[in-house]
Amino acid sequence: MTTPRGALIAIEGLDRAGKSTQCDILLNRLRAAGIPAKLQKFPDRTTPIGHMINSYLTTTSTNLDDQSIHLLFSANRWESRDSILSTLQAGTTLLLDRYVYSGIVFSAAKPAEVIPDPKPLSISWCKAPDVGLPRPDIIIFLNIGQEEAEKRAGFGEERYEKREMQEKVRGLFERLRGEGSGSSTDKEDWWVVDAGGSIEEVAGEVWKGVEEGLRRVREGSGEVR
Ligand code: DGP
Ligand code: NA
Ligand code: NA
Repeated sequence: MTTPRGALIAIEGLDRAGKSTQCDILLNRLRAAGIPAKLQKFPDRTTPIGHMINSYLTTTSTNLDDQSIHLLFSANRWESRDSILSTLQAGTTLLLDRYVYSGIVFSAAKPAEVIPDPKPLSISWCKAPDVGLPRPDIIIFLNIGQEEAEKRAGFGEERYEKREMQEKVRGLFERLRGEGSGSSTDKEDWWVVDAGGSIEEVAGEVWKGVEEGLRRVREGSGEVR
């Protein structure tokens, strides 16, 4: 008998929604349930491309035009494609702390700074470079209000953590959830969790979404979509 593949689970949300905390809890919970699991964070700041992204996010002296940084974020996902697929094929469930959906909305939300072309990047332009990346079995979205996010520790430290930008990000995530996105043209499967509750409450809701993703893999063709 061949090993059933692992599930691909993307965790998305606004900045300070608690994604990383929830990813850690989830990883432990999967392993405790006897499900082999790994966690991968995007952007992956450890690779050479990731170093460029990190310096863009954390310093204002790194100036890259919006198109270039968008393509670097996408390339940072493509450089993990083979390892994502082989992890899943080996029967390991893979949690992604952000994925193509962040890629689309953060780039499309950013106000253009460059003259003479002040138009923001379109969603369709932003989607294009990620087409063909492995599609998650489920996308878990941690939903948090702006006021709550701003109360949380660390808000405002990085480039995108400004109120106006985050409001746009929120609106664009809503739009993506409505229309489907990323690596496929058909509608994708979002599991929206209210991230304003206690860590335990949120973890409980996240777990329900994970069970849904695992069920889809069991009942599906076995192929990564
Ligand atoms: P994090 O390490 O999860 O806090 O993410 C860093 C920041 O980068 C966060 O504000 C979201 C943003 N981000 C994540 N992925 C992408 C992407 O693919 N494209 C763009 N433009 N921004 C992204
Ligand atoms: Na962040
Ligand atoms: Na990230």
